[in-house]
Amino acid sequence: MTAFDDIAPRLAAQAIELPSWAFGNAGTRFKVFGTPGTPRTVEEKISDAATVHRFTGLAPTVALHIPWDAVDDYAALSRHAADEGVALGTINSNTFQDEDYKFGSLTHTDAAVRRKAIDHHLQCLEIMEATGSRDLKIWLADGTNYAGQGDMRGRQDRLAESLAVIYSQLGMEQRLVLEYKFFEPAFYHTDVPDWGTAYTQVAALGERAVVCLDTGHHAPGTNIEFIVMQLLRLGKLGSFDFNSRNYADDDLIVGAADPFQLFRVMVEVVRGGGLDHESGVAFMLDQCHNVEEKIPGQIRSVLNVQEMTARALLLDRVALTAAQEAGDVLGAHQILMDAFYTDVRPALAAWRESRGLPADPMRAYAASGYQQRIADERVGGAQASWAS
Ligand code: PSV
Ligand code: MN
Repeated sequence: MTAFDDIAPRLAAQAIELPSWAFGNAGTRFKVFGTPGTPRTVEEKISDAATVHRFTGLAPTVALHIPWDAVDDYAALSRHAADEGVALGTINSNTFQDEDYKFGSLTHTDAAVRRKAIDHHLQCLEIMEATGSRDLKIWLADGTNYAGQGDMRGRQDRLAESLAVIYSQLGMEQRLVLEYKFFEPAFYHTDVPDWGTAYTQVAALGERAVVCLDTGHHAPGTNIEFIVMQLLRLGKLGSFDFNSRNYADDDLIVGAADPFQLFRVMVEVVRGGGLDHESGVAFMLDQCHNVEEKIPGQIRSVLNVQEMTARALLLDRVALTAAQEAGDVLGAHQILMDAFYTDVRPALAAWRESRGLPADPMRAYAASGYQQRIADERVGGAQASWAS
């Protein structure tokens, strides 16, 4: 038996959730470029997500963002997803695109605005009943731009109160997942800027409140794998929003800007039991494909996560621990680097084929004609875009 055979069962269990919004047009404040075949509806986004799953076997669920993906009949939407071979996953709330939220949502000084934001989350919980979703993911744009603009302490207190109301309405199988981000759109202070604040808030709520770690939401140079370790250690790592960044919240393809960082993150995930089903950790992408094709962009992304997971699983833990405990600094480092530099691609290709999947999902998708078909069929209507 090869080392790869040993880790194959763990790879077979891997599931990565795709964001519906990755299939719509995205861009920057300068320009959003459209591409032929871009979905016009949430049903079409789900069909594209299902295509990623068909070619990779890695992406059985799709996350929705409300109201971007709002429909009248969520049970029918779930059936559409099932017909396509996937299921609906995390429901993401959105309190950052409504005029009322200019000065905050769950933290707002005006009780009526806070109530509106809370009600939006309660509607998301209703949607989750219909879709069978486990997780309500909350990311807030709340914050201020200028010192003195707001009372940071009061905002934190109101946040805790608002979250408690939402948490009290969760079903027993549901979770509240709070995502942090250090800046943007607020440029002076953000109300949930870091893992410590997210942890403090969810710890006060209870067991079914956990933290989402978006890999793009840290200052340059932050040791993200340390945060992964700590949240797993505390039993509070709820989910990942995977993407990669060079500068700020770039939302580039995960593992593209810094494959080594993705490897280090996956090493801590394995070390902390985050791959075990019982851990409950959800692995999601949160990306935008501004200039590249979206479906291949998502295929590339899930393959990157799979490749770095395989390398992390191949790490010789026994040897590493021995080197660490012997104070063998360079020996320990080399053991880690040996795993990182292991080219798992040929073994993964053969393994995929053995499971009835294409050895090279990127090439198989390109040859499938799907891109041309959607470009021909999806004519007319308004293409979905990040902001609508
Ligand atoms: C905020 O930057 C964020 O990472 C949150 O997860 C949002 O839901 C998502 O991006 C919107 O693209
Ligand atoms: Mn995110």
